[in-house]
Amino acid sequence: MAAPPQREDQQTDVVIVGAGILGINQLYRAVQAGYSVRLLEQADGVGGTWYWNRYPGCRFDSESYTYGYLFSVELWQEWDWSEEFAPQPETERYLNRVVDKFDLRRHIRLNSKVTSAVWDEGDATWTTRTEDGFEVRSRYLISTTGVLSVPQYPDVPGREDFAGETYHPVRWPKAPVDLKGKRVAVIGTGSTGVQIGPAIAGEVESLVMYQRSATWATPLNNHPIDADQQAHLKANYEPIKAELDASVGGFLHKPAGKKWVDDTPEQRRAFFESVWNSPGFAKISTNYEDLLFNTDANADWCAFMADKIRGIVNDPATAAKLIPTDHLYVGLRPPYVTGYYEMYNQPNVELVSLRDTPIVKVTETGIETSDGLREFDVIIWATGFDFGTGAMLRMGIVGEGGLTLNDYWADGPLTYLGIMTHGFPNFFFPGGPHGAAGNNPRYGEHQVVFVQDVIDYARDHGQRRIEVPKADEQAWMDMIAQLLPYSSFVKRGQYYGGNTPGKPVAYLLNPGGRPKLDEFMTKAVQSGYQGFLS
Ligand code: NA7
Repeated sequence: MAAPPQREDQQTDVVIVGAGILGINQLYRAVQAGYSVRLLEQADGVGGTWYWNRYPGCRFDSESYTYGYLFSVELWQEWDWSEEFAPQPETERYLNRVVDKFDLRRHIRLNSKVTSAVWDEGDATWTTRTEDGFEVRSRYLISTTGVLSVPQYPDVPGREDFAGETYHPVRWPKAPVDLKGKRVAVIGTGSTGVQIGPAIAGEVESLVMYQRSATWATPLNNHPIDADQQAHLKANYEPIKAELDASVGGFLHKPAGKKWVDDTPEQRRAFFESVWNSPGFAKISTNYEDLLFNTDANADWCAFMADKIRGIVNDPATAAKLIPTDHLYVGLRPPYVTGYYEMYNQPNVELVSLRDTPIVKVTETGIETSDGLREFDVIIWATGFDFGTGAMLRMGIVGEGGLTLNDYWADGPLTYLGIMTHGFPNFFFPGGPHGAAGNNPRYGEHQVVFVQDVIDYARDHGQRRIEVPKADEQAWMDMIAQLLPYSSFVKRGQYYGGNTPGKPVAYLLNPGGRPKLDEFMTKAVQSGYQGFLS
């Protein structure tokens, strides 16, 4: 007989789902504001993305100190990031340190995968249940389950038949994986696959990268943070925080302040060279201001990158395969790499273009493409995520009148600020679909603060129910539709759900970015959340 549900914390004010970077931030704020909180996390540790993604080569491509928390100057002063772009183990340590420093662990229940969350209109509460039978009622339900948390495996015939080791980077084992001397296949050359390749190419016997689409990968340009930079960071907490809080992308990169149309061809080459040598996402944020709005400018940058690829990769046929021909820069999420193109000059590394020779099937011993079978000891499926809505639509969320979130979002998510959805009172999802695009923790933090503020406001005004009016949700959706033509992303990528078979094609980011997010938030706050509270 199934064990009866364990009822705990009947009066819990807030349930948060997910102990990733935003869940920990939300927990910190809710505890500080004096609420009783229960955070449910499906893993056996905290960290979210930085718990699950322990694959070789996993690291930030946002600068470490811009990604961490800014809510505590003491934390800022005591934590030394070792590199401009920190590796995963360091970030996991950092998040554990934060949880301990602010005494948050006692509010967290690990190994708690949420299977249902149901709204009860009568007493205005949510009842949340987990896979192991735990049940908790709360006034508020906050999902911080992330946009990149549900791994995606492709529907390739015979995938289960392979008798060797298989891994998905997002479920990489905690125990060390020994790839030394093994024949390894990596499927997928998105941001993840191109981090894994160079990290393992030196130790494996052979590495075959299976590429369906080439991407515009550029150098990460990482470096250790030396004592001088460390001192500079410590001395400048206030101005750095102010700049990050105000910047459009959540980065410290300085805009170029010029357009491609205004430069000569020689000036463009010199400028692109400096952009190529800049760190991470500066390739976008310090590039020409018309880069993403002027096809000629973007094509010129792509031609520059193509020359770079041909200059690094010795074999012209391999170089040609690595150069995208179906999208311009930021048509897909651009990866940032260390030693990626260079690795193809190693004799044990090979690139297979699945556009030329598609996969026929996976067999017990390897991968068969249209030009034959290659045998492997290990296959790594770096095939991405069910982006944006993947986790939330697997949580069994039921709102007003028995409406399921899956039904309400059947044609794509309908949100307000990427935080709330009509018909699901007292439910929030900072860091969910329709958030801004950029350095996630920065605009996500604005969303976390908005959620905490509206809950505080309801408490202070004796209201117990918060629901976004349909008209406000529609206004946000209209903004997305109006600005969508300015988005550079192509429909087949994750940001439209186009990478996930069977998913409706609907834009999952906020094309108005942080400026629109902040504008709508300010309006709601200044109106006293008019129409939201009852
Ligand atoms: P991505 O960027 O979605 O990349 C997934 C890769 O897997 C991409 O190259 C895909 O090719 C490839 N893929 C997906 N399905 C298949 C099949 N069926 N056959 C062959 N290849 C396939 O995910 P990542 O994990 O690399 O990066 C995601 C995030 O990491 C990123 O947004 C950052 O925030 C960090 P395709 O392009 O679809 O042709």
